[in-house]
Amino acid sequence: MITNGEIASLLGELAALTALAEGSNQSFRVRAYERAARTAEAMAEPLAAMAERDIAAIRGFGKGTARMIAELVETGSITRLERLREAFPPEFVELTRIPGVGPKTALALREHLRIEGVADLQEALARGAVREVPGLGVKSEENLSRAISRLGIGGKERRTPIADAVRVARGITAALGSVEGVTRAEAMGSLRRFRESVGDIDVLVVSDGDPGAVVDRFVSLPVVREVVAYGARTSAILSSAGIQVDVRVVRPDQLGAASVYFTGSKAHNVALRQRALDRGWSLNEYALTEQATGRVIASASEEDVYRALGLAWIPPELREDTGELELAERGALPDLAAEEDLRGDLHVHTDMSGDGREPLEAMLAGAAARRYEYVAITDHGEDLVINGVSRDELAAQRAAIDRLRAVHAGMTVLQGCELNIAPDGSIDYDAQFLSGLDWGVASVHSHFDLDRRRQTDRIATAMHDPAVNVIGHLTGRRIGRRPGIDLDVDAVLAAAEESGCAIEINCHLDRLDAPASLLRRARGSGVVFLISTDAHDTRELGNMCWGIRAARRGWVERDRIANTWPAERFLAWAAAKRS
Ligand code: DGT
Ligand code: CA
Ligand code: CA
Ligand code: ZN
Repeated sequence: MITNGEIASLLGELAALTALAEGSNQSFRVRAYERAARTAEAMAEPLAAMAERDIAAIRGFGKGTARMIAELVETGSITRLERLREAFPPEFVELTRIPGVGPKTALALREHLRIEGVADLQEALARGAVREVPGLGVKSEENLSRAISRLGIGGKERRTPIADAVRVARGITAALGSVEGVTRAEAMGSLRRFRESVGDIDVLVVSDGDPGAVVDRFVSLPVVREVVAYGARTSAILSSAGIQVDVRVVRPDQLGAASVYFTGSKAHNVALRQRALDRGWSLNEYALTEQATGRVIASASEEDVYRALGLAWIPPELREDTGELELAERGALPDLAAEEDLRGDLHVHTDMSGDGREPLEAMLAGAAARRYEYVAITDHGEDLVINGVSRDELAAQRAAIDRLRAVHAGMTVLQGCELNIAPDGSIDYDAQFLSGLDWGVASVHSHFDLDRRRQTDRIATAMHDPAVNVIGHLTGRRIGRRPGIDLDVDAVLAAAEESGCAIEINCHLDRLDAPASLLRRARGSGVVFLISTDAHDTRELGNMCWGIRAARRGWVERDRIANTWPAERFLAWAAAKRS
């Protein structure tokens, strides 16, 4: 049975390809497909078990999308999607990942220069042909060349942003998890280590039944575009999104050794294997074995394998051979946070923000359902074009929050604002007005191209403003799509420590901002972090799971994450910055 996750990912693909067909991301149809994809992903009840009529009656689907879901469930594919896939192969779709290349530009490049992918575009750029395309010029050529090299999507080393990889992996693991005999299906490799981009997706399936059934199901999934390799226990496909997926099926007693091996990284594995050799053992994807006798020492669980090698179990996000083995040997790994440790969300939008999708009542109910002790509502400040809110609107929201505090007596509700950091580091409203708020997130939403010194000064100035508790999505990057602003990281960390301003770990998978490399650099400093969802609807309140993993990847200990603190400590800290 096709899962909701698979349906969502195909609807998402349909939206992206329709945008290309129509030359716009904003058409009615594209929005309808995107909305349907979000709805499918959020639904608990399996769509595959529902009648078309009942699907059409759900808010978020329409007659057209319900018809397509029914077709997908019945036949395993959507005719419209198949036609679009023929018109727009993955190499062509990839063009739209380049900043400045929307559907319209991609179509113009194809029409005028027969460009079918990034490689063609690079070649056209090299001979100065792109300036001839209507709407583009010499300046566009420079921008495109720079963007392609910054994204590293030209040539062999092209990588897929984690947001896309997670979507594809989720659909596949859900589908394979439902095959008879399968007890587990999980992404390994760089995805499990939570790198921000992946070369390919590695899926490990544990089955005590017929491995062939898993492989057969895998190669016939709707998301498969091409079968790259086909074997009894391993196979590889190219997904419709252009990502390669490797699947390996193992027996339950091999799970530990297999998941250590396929999680990697290669460097971590090499170091582990050396430890095994030092003890006269060998380590491979099947087991840790005594070389002389062939006796299996450990294989069933990761804990067993690490323990046998004299190590504490190492969280996957740390497995890069950058010091984690020595610490695991001494029992001194960083004390990392888990999702259950989080007691509040401090960056939450309502539909008062132009891009928010659910009302205040719903967002607070969502926070309360997660048993938070505190939450901050942070709609966009007035300086943000289109999406910002006025002083009057904030005053009205304050009254509404006061009323709702009685409904959620166990949760402290802060009224905050997501302020915009201007090029000179100043923020929205005025000091008097801002002192009436309980909380402030300040973020960069414009002027991404200033030089490093100006950007660094800009952030440091905002950090010192008493109305600013935390800097939101510090670099403003969109992974794989837009590079972050240029910052002197050490100077920014120093300013954070000096001002007492926290740095956000934004949970959106396409942001994960501040980046893990910066988090790691802050190790040993007094910088305080916050893991925040920046949710625009209640479903996104669940994105904490990603922020937690980003924090782990950055080696951030629990106690340096302010929203793990009990309410009393947290609220005192928040108020102190504002006085
Ligand atoms: P990626 O896909 O480039 O983002 O990075 P990974 O780490 O997912 O690498 P991948 O897909 O080539 O291989 C998945 C895991 O399998 C890798 O993390 C470790 C293990 N592995 C692959 N090849 C080797 C190898 O030659 N030696 C060892 N020790 N492990 C390997
Ligand atoms: Ca991989
Ligand atoms: Ca692989
Ligand atoms: Zn926000």
